[in-house]
Amino acid sequence: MSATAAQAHPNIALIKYWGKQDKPGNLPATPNLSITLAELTTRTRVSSAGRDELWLNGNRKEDPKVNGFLAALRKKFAVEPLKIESENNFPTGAGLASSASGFAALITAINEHAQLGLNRELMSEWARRGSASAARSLFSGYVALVPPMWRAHQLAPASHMPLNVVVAITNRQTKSVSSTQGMEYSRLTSPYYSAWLRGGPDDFAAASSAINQRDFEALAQISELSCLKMHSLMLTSNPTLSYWNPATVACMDAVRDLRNQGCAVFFTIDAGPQLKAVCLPEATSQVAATLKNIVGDEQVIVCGMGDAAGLIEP
Ligand code: 2P0
Repeated sequence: MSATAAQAHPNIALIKYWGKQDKPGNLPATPNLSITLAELTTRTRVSSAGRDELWLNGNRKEDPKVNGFLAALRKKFAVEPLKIESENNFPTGAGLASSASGFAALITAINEHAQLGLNRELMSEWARRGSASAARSLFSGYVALVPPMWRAHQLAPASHMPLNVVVAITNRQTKSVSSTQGMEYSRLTSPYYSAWLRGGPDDFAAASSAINQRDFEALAQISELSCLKMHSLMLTSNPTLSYWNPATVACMDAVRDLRNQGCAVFFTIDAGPQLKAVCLPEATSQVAATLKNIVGDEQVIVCGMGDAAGLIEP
């Protein structure tokens, strides 16, 4: 039986998405901006089947988000039942954006398999319905997800200002509160949520301008601020969302020390305890050595900037 396969990489937000609009379509409340990673990869194979089946890393899964995504797609297109086999070469559900690469690979594979005829922008829109950060993994380089259409687009290719991302894994366990649930707690309960909404467009504009001008230091400052604002929302939500562990904080301090010594690096942290140190290529070995001292050699992954989602041999 014929099969179609696609691969996609996770992306790391520099200006974070945390909170949705109160209307259908899985629309972020604020504009957000990311870089697409290399090295970390989701590969997804789809084939026709008697009924829908999802296999994640070799295990049969029921995933309400995937089921909802397929149901929405079938309201618009004729998509026969599918066997979906998806593999990640990195920890799943642990703050490494596996849902971003997952939905980006899935829509890319289904678009080809079921001949939906979607262009990349429309695939991005569909990926967003699955998981908003996934809209960004359809593109390489520096990627924006902005109103009014909330389809991602590339702001600049990686070659404009190449960066490396040194990922320090501090805990491989799956998180107990999903991002979807967590951001809803923040929207409904954090006293700082309205300030987050007000500041989002300016933060996005500052980061876009820093990228445009290849101003790493300005990008470092606004990116760390966006990350810390998001974690402030998380910590002040009810129930509180506390994703850091002692090693996460030790890595943050180490990155700050490096930057104070003139090293071109900043940190960002998502809905999990892993720290991502974003740096200019010449700083990579020093950053990796510093983080290895804290979390151990095996727990550090150095990523370049990666390709857009695309088809691969099944
Ligand atoms: C981001 N995160 O911008 C932020 C930073 C996590 C922290 O996008 O509800 O899995 O599926 O749209 O995309 C994670 O949220 O959430 C995320 P849904 P998603 O990368």
